[in-house]
Amino acid sequence: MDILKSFAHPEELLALFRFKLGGCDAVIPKYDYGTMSPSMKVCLELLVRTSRSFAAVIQALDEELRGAVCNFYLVLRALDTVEDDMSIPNEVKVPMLKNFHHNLLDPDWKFMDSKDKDAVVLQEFPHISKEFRALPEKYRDVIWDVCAKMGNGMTVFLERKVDTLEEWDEYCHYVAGLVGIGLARLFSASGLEESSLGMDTALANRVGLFLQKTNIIRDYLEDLNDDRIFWPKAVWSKYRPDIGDFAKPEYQQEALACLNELITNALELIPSSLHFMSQLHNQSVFNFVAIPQVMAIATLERCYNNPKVFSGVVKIRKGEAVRMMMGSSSFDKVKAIMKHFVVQIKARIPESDPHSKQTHSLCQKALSLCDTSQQYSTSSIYPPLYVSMGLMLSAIAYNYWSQIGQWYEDLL
Ligand code: IN0
Repeated sequence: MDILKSFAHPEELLALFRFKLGGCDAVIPKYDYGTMSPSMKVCLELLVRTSRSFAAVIQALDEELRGAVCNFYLVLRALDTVEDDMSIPNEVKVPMLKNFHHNLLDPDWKFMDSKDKDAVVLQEFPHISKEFRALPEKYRDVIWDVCAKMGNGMTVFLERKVDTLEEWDEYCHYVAGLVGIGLARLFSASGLEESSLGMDTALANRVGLFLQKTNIIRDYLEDLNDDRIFWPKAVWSKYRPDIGDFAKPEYQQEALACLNELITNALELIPSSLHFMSQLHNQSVFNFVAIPQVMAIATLERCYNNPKVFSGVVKIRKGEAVRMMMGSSSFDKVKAIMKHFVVQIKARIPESDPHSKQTHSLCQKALSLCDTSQQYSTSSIYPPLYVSMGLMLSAIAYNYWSQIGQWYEDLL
């Protein structure tokens, strides 16, 4: 069980207990299910089914924005499910993606033939489209526009592999940059954030790129096993003629050099991520944006120079994730967390790495932007030993094991 791993990290246990005892109220609002429309209930269920922990962060958004972002998320999830479904032939998939936004206006449209794990969002699409049509026009315009652009963009890379770094940026723009642009426009439209935020599309694009590049880097093995390649060929082909070679232990050095080069490329986006967050005024919007950004930097740190990327799944422990989620509540705290991970990367740059100088200078640049008196080091927030022992003993003595495990699974 994952919780056992957190016993080696008492600060994570403390975070889990605190989250369970009080943190939940701050994150998950209380709903009046009685007054909720049946389609809204279905949408909330779909949200929880497809995103678990992220659903809680969406639901914590302030009132009107919550419905708009929930709908945006589900529409994007539906589009993504079509893109991902390998059982749909490309001659069917291309027109489906290009016309997907029109389904939002068709009360009956649904798709029952998907074999994807998230097929339920396509099967239940009439509930999602109904909620879309009930949204104020200012939100509908954004969701419609992003959906049309993303659907079209996705078709570009159905038959073509990502080659150059420019194409890597282009692919990430379609699947994640447009999400950033759409979200920034939704935040502005709600009046919770300034209108200038929604207008700086280049900045919002880069916030999305940071998340997507991190996902692509982390998911090397999973994507390779699914016969999909999102690492840019112009980079990997410098190290090996076949990207599959990175999974072979004899090419570990080449694999790590390539991995580190891609992580270095992603680190270039940290200043944009910080700049975007520095402009947020609303607390719920701040948490919503900051949590995935903090998870991404933690993931990059875990992946940097790590051979496990090529042999299994590199994951952030659940306790670690909860601790970061709870700690991402102000710009100063987020800077402290970012600093913590950038310091770790900087300390691990191998001298022999072909991009060591560039990585070093990007870390340095990020650190200069993360200058804060806030602390986020493991040791400084360790509870006294008796508190950790107490937590452990009470967990055992009161036979809470199964319950804690269940909380844990429910949370994440
Ligand atoms: C997201 C993004 C997201 C959130 C906040 C601000 C953003 C700004 C720009 C772009 C995207 C932004 O966050 C989610 C996070 C998520 O789903 N996490 C998973 C864990 C994981 O590893 O997948 C979870 O279950 O908690 C995200 O990854 N994407 C996303 C999708 C829709 C929306 Cl509305 C917001 C997906 C992606 C491809 C990175 C854009």
